[in-house]
Amino acid sequence: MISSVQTRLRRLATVVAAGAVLTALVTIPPATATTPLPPVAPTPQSINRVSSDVPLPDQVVVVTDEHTDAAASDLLTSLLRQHGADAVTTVAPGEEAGLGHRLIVRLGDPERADVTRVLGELTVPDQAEGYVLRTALSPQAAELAIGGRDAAGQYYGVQTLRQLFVRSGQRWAIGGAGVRDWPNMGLRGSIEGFYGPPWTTADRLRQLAFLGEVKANAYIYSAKDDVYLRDQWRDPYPPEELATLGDLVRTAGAHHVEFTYALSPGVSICFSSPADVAAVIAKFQAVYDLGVRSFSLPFDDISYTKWNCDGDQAAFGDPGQAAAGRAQVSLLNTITENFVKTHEGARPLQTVPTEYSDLSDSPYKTELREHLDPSVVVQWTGTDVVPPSITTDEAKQVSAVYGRKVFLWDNYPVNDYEQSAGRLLLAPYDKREAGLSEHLSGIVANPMNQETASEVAEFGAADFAWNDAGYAAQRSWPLALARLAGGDPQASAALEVFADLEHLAPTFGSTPWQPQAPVLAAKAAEFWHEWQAGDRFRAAQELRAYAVRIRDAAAVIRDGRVTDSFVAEAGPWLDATTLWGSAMVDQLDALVAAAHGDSLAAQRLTASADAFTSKAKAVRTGNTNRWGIRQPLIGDGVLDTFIAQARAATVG
Ligand code: LOG
Repeated sequence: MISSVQTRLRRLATVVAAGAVLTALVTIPPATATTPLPPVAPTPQSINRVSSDVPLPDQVVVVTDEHTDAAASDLLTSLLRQHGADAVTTVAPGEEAGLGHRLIVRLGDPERADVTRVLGELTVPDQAEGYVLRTALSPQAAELAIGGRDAAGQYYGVQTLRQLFVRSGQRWAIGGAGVRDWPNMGLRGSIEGFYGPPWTTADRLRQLAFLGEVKANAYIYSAKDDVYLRDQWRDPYPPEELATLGDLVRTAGAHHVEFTYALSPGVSICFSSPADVAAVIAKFQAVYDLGVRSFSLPFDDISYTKWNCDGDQAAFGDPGQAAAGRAQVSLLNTITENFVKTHEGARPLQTVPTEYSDLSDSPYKTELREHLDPSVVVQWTGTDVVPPSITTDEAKQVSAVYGRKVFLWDNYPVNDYEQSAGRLLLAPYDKREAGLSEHLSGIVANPMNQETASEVAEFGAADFAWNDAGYAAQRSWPLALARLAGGDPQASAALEVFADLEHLAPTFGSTPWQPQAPVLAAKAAEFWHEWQAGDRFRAAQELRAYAVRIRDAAAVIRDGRVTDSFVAEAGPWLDATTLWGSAMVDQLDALVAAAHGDSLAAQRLTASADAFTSKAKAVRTGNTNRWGIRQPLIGDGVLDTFIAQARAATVG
């Protein structure tokens, strides 16, 4: 009792002037007026508490008009229902009077009078996709307004609302928030651009919904092993494949995601052949008819210093960097003129140059800089294909080389190369410098063959692309994991333990750009320090508790509310984690037994640890990646090293 009064007093002291505390106690504001708002990701440009939390009653009236985005209002209605509003009535402005409701939600154009009134001093941002959201509580009415600069802005306002629901006794309430928000980068999302088994349709549908949730607006369909995109790029789609593509395009639209269709003809195209140019156009036309409005012609990972036909020699000269640049520019400019500019609603054409991962000028880049239509969007991967970091200086330099802001193809968390064999890449999105939004037109992350596991890094990439200045990897990452855990706190904690063991982010070289298992490594180092110089048994007890968390992580994840598709994708890694964790627990117990002089127990426990280690090493991944069936790597270099060191210390 006393302590709760003290807590209240402390809270009050932050909002009322000293001397006024006693008077204020009489008219104590609801505690919710001072409690922090729930975290919102991507980090909003501005978010403040403007009222107490707004209780969510059974009956809610939603006010919309013909300018209200359908996806936004559908999402709003389903969110209200999910949080206990049994009766949601949607009416036009002016029709809400006298309906006997206890909450009115106004969604639409911020210039609509009823929306403007509730938004009060919060003006709508000028930036495309921006929005404002505000709660207002008075004795007469509880209101919430969401105004969007455009349709996407309205949808993003509702995606913010999705994160503002808080528990209020047995019911739900909406955090009393005022939000003004907009994205710093115009293009945010993912590129399915990896080698190995392409995502399934179910994976892609899940991904598109996920992108909408994190306010990302770009999905580039560029699977390296989809034959119709690359090896057999000229071939038309069979009808059933086309129908599936149509479903994806519609789903993308319903989540405000632009579906970019990326055709890679570079492996066999004859640039000077009118028939090949017509084949590109025919392929684009087929998907334009499905609703695709964004197109790309990537030229990555092709040999650009040989021609595929004699005609190109005649048209562009001897093969070489400059000639390759001329040939590609000719195709890109022709498609811009004869397809993009003649097709209603088509977005600027995109490309991935063959030189996509460095900063230096070259005869090839000079051709692109000087002759490529300025509307064409050029992608770049940062330095070294899988970059150790990306700085504003680098982005500035590469923009100068290509004569335009570049669009980052970020090769994280992709795991299709040898250095990533046996790994899930679950470390946070990190080491991209704040300020990049001034030099990049956007970011798409190239994911893993494992769609749901990729959402951890993609969540961070979308957060960074939205608000690079406000991004903090260590804030974003737990939110990404908690989202996969369906908000289940035990499962979120278990996912953090598991993700620490899948933290290593390799490069194409031998030095990873993110270390393996930093949390476990720090705990193990601390343990050895204490074991040698401090309280051995307390040190062992502490580390054992963490080893138990490793051993039990898979069970907690499988029993908790973690997304099924993640559990399925991570299966072999989860199995191996249980075995490695068991080995660690037993080896620690063996070490302690030996320190107590119980050599029999020490031997028995060491044998058990050895058995778990062998079993852990025998686990195999499915054939899910370009690198085939491998041992799933779990905290490698840290966990196995600790067990080996503890074993050596046990057996002497
Ligand atoms: C490929 C990409 C692949 C990635 C990582 C680009 C532009 N192209 O080296 O498809 O997933 O590396 O292996 C690439 O990055 N080329």
